[in-house]
Order: sequence, then C-alpha cells, then structure tokens
Amino acid sequence: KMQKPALLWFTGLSGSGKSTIANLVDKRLQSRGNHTYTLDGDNVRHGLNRDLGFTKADRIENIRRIGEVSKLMVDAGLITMASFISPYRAERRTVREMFEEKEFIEIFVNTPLSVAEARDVKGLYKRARAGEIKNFTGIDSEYQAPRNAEITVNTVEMSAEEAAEMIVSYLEEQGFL
Ligand code: GGZ
Repeated sequence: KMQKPALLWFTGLSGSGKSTIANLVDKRLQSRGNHTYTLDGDNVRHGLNRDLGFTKADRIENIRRIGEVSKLMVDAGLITMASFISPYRAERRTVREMFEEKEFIEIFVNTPLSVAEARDVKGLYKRARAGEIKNFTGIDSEYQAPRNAEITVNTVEMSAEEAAEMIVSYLEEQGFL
C-alpha cells in the first residue's frame, strides 16, 4: 500500500486524551498495513529523556530531542505520532520548521483544564493542587494553546474513536494514505 510519511503532533494538557487518540490512530493505520510509530512519555521519558524533568528548560530540551527523533522516523518513511504536552508555541514551531510544509500536522487535543482535572485519571492534578507536584501544566506551569493547528479535537463533543476516524480521514484527503 502506498503511504507518504508525516508527523502527527498531538499537543494538549495532561489527561486531555492525546495518547489515547494517537494510539487509536496508530492502530487504524497498522490494520491498513501502513508503517507507523508512536512516541509518547512512556517510551521517551523513561529512556532517551530520563535525565529531563518539568522545568521550562527541560521541557524545551524534551521537545527538541523528540523533534529530532521524529525527523529520523519520518525520513525512514514512517507515519509518526508524537504525543506530548509540548506547552510552548515556539518549540512546536521549531519542530514544524524541520519538516516540509504539509508533512507536519499539528493536532490540538482541546480538553479544558476543568474537564481534565475533573477526570484526573492518574490523580496528578490532585497532587499538583496539594503542592506535591511542582510546575504542573495548567496549575503552576503555562500551556500555550495552538492558534493554527491543522486539526482541533473537541474531546467534550467527540469520542476518542471519532477523533481517530477524523484524523485518518484527514490523512486520506491530504494524500498521505
Ligand atoms: C505536566 C507532568 C508533570 C508536570 C509529571 N507537568 O498525564 P501524564 O502524566 O501521563 O502526562 C504528563 C506527562 C507530561 O510529559 P510530556 O513529556 O508530555 O511534557 S512536556 O511536553 O511538557 O515536556 C504527566 C506527567 O508527564 N507529568 N510531572 N509537572 N505533566
């Protein structure tokens, strides 16, 4: 099957549903026979970036390295998913500029803080509110929402499966699949 490589860059708050949607997109593409890889905190922050924490400088370095790894994966021909809070516009733009214009697809997983905090699947917001975790995005560390994302997912109105379907349709329309 023909595919063109691309980088799908998921950005949004902790608990927004980024990785859930990215993994569903990956599953759908795999089942069509496409070659893919998904980068997320689980496979990057415990290995390549285990020396980094959550200060502004460390997040900038985290995203820089992920951008470089994503570049290698796209060069290898993979449809690559990257799922990181990536809270700063400047660093997202820097990664974007490493790619051809249509190759970098920014996906804003737009879950309001109130919703992510109410879900609090991992109990991290509770711990951040209690002061047990410092520099927590949305609490005492900023999140700069995208202004020109290629795709915005409203997770209040749309299920993760519906979002994944919409993203795969976008890839078809844009000629990547
Ligand atoms: C934000 C934190 C923090 C702080 C630990 N702030 O919901 P999670 O657990 O699984 O996803 C969050 C993940 C964020 O890592 P990223 O590499 O995506 O962040 S960034 O792009 O900003 O570099 C959360 C957990 O790590 N976590 N401490 N202080 N999220």
